[in-house]
Amino acid sequence: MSEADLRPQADPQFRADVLDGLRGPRRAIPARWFYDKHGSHLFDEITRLPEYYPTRIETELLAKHRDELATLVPAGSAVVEFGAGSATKTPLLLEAIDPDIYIPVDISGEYLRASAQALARQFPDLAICPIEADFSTDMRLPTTKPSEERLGFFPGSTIGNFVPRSSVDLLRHMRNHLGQGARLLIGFDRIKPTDILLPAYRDAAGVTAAFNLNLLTRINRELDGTIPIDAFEHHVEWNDREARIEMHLRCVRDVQFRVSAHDFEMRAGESIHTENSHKFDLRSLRILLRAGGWTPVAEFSDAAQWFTLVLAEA
Ligand code: AVJ
Repeated sequence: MSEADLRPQADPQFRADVLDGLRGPRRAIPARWFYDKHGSHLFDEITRLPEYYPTRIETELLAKHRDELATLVPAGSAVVEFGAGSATKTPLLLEAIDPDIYIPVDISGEYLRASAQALARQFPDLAICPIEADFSTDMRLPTTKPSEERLGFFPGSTIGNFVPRSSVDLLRHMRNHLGQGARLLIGFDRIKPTDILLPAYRDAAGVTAAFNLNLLTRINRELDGTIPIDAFEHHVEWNDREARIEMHLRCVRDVQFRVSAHDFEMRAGESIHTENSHKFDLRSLRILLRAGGWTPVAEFSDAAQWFTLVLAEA
């Protein structure tokens, strides 16, 4: 048996996104493909970096406002988290609002099951129902009791990964799935000076660089690629017009490689756009929520206004 026969069947959507995305001149691969097992662990590491403030601030906001959240969201609800859940943020939310059922939806099945298991030990009376799915495209939620209040939890400013048009679609999609009367607790990273923003995505320890470059390792492994990883460097910039941090993989020399039996060529200085992380001011995030069918009912920000958690109603 050849090595190719032993390789697990590649995700056809990953293959299509990569092959389409590598066709120039504006090469781009969607950020969701960062999160294989190694990528998910690297992201966990990012959240603990001194330069990466969003996770720390959002966690503080959840802890600080737990009593108010408890009064705003009835106990015995169903919590649907978009993403596998964080080992610190999710328990804070669950303790605050005391739901009956917790439904994490994530694209990375392995990571999802591991975090669901850890949570089950911490909350033995909570029903946990993990769903392996890409919440931006398909989302079949288990039917909960009609009496059950639904709370969507979309932390981390993951909404910032989507361009405005897609983020409105996603919010509408969430609203349709969670239903009339549902609530959404959603995190937004705020616009701030670039001397804070850039280091958050260009950390001194090089973890974000490893996270970005891991996409190429994944392509080589899962899509039979021959990309010379040492020919690429992590590149970060602030796009002021679009109010977003962008991550790119920039070629440092001319290269030729194959992916899934397709040939590609890149010249020194050309790059692959791998992530957008949009930042918001209060007005833009309110308008975005309303465009997505959600009415903001409470906002929680840190004193420096670096991060905002919003509770909204459908
Ligand atoms: C998970 C999308 C919120 O954009 O800050 C962190 C991902 N990328 N460092 C972000 C990320 C590089 C993160 N989100």
